[in-house]
Amino acid sequence: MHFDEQKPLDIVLNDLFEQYSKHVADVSKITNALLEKAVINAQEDIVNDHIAFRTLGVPHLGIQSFEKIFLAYGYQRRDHYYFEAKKLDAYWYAPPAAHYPRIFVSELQVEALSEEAQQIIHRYTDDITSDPVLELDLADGAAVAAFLQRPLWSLPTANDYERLLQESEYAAWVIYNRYYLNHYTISIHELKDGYNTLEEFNAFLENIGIKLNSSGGKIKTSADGLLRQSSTVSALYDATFADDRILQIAGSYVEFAERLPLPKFQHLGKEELQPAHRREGFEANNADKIFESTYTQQINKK
Ligand code: OOG
Ligand code: NI
Repeated sequence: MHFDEQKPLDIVLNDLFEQYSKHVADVSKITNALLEKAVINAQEDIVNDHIAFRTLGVPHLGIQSFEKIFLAYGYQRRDHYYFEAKKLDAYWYAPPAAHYPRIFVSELQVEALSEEAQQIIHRYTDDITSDPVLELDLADGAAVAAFLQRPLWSLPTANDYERLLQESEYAAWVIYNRYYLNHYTISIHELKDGYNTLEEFNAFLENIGIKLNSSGGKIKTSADGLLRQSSTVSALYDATFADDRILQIAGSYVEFAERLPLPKFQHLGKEELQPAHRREGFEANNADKIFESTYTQQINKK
């Protein structure tokens, strides 16, 4: 790249987090409780394990378009994940420096949906006849930040949203929420004793009235036992649709990740353990359940 990637990346990540924390009340609720209990001294003390985005697999959009932003900023594409029942693909991206979050980007396999659902999606996206990321000046962090908040297609009707929701909760989420930050993720193992296991942290969250995603159990654990994740359930928001109907729909959520040391580093003391000694990447079976943090069934459960 011909520019210093770090500066636009900082602008983009800061703006994404600012918009996200304005909309997702659980973000400040959790931060404030951690401050009150002196677990942290400032929001900046929280290590952000990763952020996530959702995309639609249609011409000119999807992962191949979206990833160009973060590849330009020095991110590297890593493992692929496939979610058969949800009809999703995903990749994770390793950051250009350790203090930046990983990124998880998923994409809906639109052509695997029913004819009717495909037609609904294409009604909105067919106006996009070239890759919008190619028209962006990626060196201009403010322009990229604005792009990530800007609608690429027209506001859906409530009927279209409801029809998509019946078939794919993910499709309905993206058609309304677009590239909004889907979640940020608190690194639990970086917190102080009493809060740095997922059991302890989930108990702290439930004590302050946070509702957790229980799909597959509140703690999702990778096959090797080393990546443990939990997440909140999205709140419902009043959303105004193109036909002026207002529906309560899912927005974004917060995730929590505990990465344990790899076997060959498990003898290291707490002071010696570095992030690089811990389990990397993601886990398809965990992710499959975490997607449901925006699903009606999780949101409506008591
Ligand atoms: C992403 C769900 C998967 C993870 O960490 O495995 C995920 C989404 O809800 O879009 O975040
Ligand atoms: Ni995640």
